[in-house]
Amino acid sequence: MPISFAHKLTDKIVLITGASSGIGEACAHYFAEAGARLILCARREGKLQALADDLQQKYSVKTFLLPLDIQQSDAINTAIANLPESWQAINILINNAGLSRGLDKQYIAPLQDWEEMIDTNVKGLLYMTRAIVPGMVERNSGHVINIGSVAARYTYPGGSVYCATKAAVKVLTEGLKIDLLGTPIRVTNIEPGMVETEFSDVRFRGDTDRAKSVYSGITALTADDIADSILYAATRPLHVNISEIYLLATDQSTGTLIHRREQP
Ligand code: NDP
Ligand code: 8X3
Repeated sequence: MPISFAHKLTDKIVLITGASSGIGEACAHYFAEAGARLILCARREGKLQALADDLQQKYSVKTFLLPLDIQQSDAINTAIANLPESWQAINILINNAGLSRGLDKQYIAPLQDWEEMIDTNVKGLLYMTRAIVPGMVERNSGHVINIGSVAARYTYPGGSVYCATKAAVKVLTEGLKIDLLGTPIRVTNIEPGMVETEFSDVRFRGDTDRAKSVYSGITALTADDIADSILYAATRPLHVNISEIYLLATDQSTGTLIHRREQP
C-alpha cells in the first residue's frame, strides 16, 4: 500500500477553521489536491471567496463558505444546523483558527487581549467541536484535528495567556479522545513551532517590522510544512490514530532557544 494515501480523501468533507490565511489556507490547498470537498470558515469572507475561486481553478474542487466568528457559539450552531444536506456529513474537522495578542506581562496585559485569545483559541475550538462531533458519533466516522503549539510545552515571557490557551488545546484534545473511546473517531493534536504566517502581524496589530523580526535570521516553518503534517495524520489507515505531531524548524530547539544567523 502506498504510504502517503492509505486513507483516501476523495469526496470527504473537510471543515477548516481559519482558512483565510496561513496554515488553514495551506490546508485548503493540500486537502483540495487530495480530492476532498471543503467547508472554508473564517471571518474575512472576501479572502474565503478568493481562496475558493483559486481552488476551483486549480483542482476543480467543490467548496462551501462559512464566514463566521468562532467566538460566537450561536452563529456556529445556526451555520452548522443550516448546512445544505450534501454538506452535512463532515468527515474531518480541522480546528485551526486561533491568534495571539501582544506580549505584555501577565499582571499588566489588557483584559481584552486575554478575552480574545481565550474566546477564540479555547472556547471557539470547543464550540466547533460541540457543534460537529455529535454528527460524527451518529455517523460512526470522523476525525478532529486540533492545532496546538510548541507554546503548550514552553511558557515564554509575555506569552503566558497564549501559552495557556495552547496548553488547554493539548488537554482538550486528550480529553476528546478519551471521551470518544469506543467510537472509530480519531483525534489529533498538531503542535508546530515558529511558522511564518500572518500570526505575528496579528499579535503586533499590523506592526510589520516587529512581526518580521520574529523570523529574522532563521528559516522558519512554512504553512505548507504544517499542512503536510495534517494531511499525513488524516491519510493514515483508519485503525491508526496519530495522537500528536510536534514539529519545529531546524533553527529552533525549544520555545525560546532559537539559532539566528547573522544578517547581511
Ligand atoms: P494566521 O494569522 O495566518 O491565520 C489565523 C486564521 O485564524 C485566519 O484565517 C483568521 O481568519 C482565523 N481566525 C482568527 N480568529 C478567528 C475567529 N474569531 N473566527 C474565525 N476565524 C478566526 O495564523 P496561523 O496560520 O499561523 O495560525 C493558525 C493556527 O496555528 C492558530 O491556532 C495558531 O495559534 C497556530 N499556531 C501558529 C504558529 C505560528 O508560529 N504561526 C505556531 C503554532 C501554532 P479571519 O481573520 O479571516 O477570521
Ligand atoms: C505560535 C508559536 O512560539 O510564537 O504558537 O508561540 S510561538
